[in-house]
Amino acid sequence: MKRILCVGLLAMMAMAPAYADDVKVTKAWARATAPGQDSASVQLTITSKKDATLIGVASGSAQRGEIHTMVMEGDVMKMRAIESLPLPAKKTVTLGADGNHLMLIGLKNPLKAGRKLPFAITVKFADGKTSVIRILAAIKPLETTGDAGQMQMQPATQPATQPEAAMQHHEHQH
Ligand SMILES: [Cu+2]
Repeated sequence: MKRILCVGLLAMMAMAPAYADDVKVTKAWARATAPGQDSASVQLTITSKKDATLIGVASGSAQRGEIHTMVMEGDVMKMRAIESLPLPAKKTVTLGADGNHLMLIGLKNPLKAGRKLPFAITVKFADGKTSVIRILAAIKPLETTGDAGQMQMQPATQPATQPEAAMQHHEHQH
């Protein structure tokens, strides 16, 4: 019985990336860089089947990668590198939306919309084993909001006119 199980596992491992079964990464994307911008924030969701910790990020397209969190210093929101980020079992952890994000620093080339950005994350499991998961992030167009766009946390997928129209309707309800 045990032997059959092992053979089955081996067959599965031969077909799929080694750890794809334990850690699922989805919705990976980065924004195209503005002129002169040499670092980029990468957004993604990670779901680990087992309790794990995100311990690193790296890309051949950048000099180094860091895990960042946002902290308030006085009145100013700043980002700071952290050593690791917990990935509780079966919980989808979103990076990029709530302050935590991955940062690639020292980009070797500008990020161009429509291309892919290859990078890898390193995850450590509770049993001490680590695994490297390779990901291709979609590169979305840079928005023209005036600032560098680098730390824009919300993808602007909704037409800006819609909330205004809704508000006008409310104003007429008396
Ligand atoms: Cu950052």
